[in-house]
Amino acid sequence: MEYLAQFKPTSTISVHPPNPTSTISISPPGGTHKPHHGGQDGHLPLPTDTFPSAVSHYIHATHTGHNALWIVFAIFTAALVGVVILTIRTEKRNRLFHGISALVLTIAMISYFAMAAGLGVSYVPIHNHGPQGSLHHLFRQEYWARYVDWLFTTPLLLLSLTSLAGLSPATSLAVILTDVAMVILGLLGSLVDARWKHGEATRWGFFTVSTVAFLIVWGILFTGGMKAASYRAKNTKGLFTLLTIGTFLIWAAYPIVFALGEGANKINVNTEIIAYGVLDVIAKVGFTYVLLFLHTHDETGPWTLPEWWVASPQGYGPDGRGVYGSVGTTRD
Ligand code: RET
Repeated sequence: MEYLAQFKPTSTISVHPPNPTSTISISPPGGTHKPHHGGQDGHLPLPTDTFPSAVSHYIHATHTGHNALWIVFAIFTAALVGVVILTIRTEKRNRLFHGISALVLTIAMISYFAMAAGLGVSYVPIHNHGPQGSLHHLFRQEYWARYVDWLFTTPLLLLSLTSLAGLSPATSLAVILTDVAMVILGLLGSLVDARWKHGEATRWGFFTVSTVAFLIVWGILFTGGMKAASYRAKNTKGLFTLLTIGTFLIWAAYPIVFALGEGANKINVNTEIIAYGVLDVIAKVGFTYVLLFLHTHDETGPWTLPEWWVASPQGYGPDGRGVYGSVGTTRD
């Protein structure tokens, strides 16, 4: 047994030296059962071969990132409370933007709660451009929950903008569907296995098509949106221009964070969390409060909710006209 123990394969995996190896000892040719002359312990020196074996490295958030997620969650919660208060103080038919904003903030709040609690995150293989990259496999934490958030919140933010401009339902739908495509393409790009070159190329391919969708969305808003807004009252037109330019600039920073984070791995996961957190707060909370405070309802527009939508019938029965053709309209 002692004799056999000498031929046990040994495997050494080290993380710190840049050249990890697995050493496997191979039995000498001709078997080892016969004692040979010359060897110290009666057999030939063992031929050994060295096979490189890859080491995995995980790039993930630390306390700083987790704390940032909790802080952003708290900001969205406080912002939502503020919007609820503003909603209560507003006439029902003027609550379209309040309703949309409350929905946006609620979704963001839930999404940040989930991410802070460690949900909605996966490790995705990314390409290692460093020396001996093929021996050091990198896995980067990817918070895909934010794409689920964007899938719902970005169409809602765009709905606010297109309603403010009074853009046609057909064009508004085109803007929203293009935006949905942008988010889904971004999600696929961030999740694709990019360990090898072709995977990395696929990731940038998704990024490029998503950016094209982004440009279409803003192209429509800056042309058709501006034109539609020019027919609105001066205040509304000014607010639309302000929100469209401001929102475009903020949204344009998202692909930059993606390129530096999920794309090229130039910034760490904490920095990515903080960058997206700041952008999300400006794009949602900043947008909401500018819209709710600066929008005046003195003009009737596409944002004015119809009576049947906001008012519960005062009479008896589902439509307020009594039931089974009864004449009375109120229950006594
Ligand atoms: C991705 C990656 C691929 C290229 C582009 C992107 C754009 C993302 C945007 C996100 C906006 C999010 C907002 C969230 C909350 O309020 C998907 C990052 C163009 C514009 C406004």
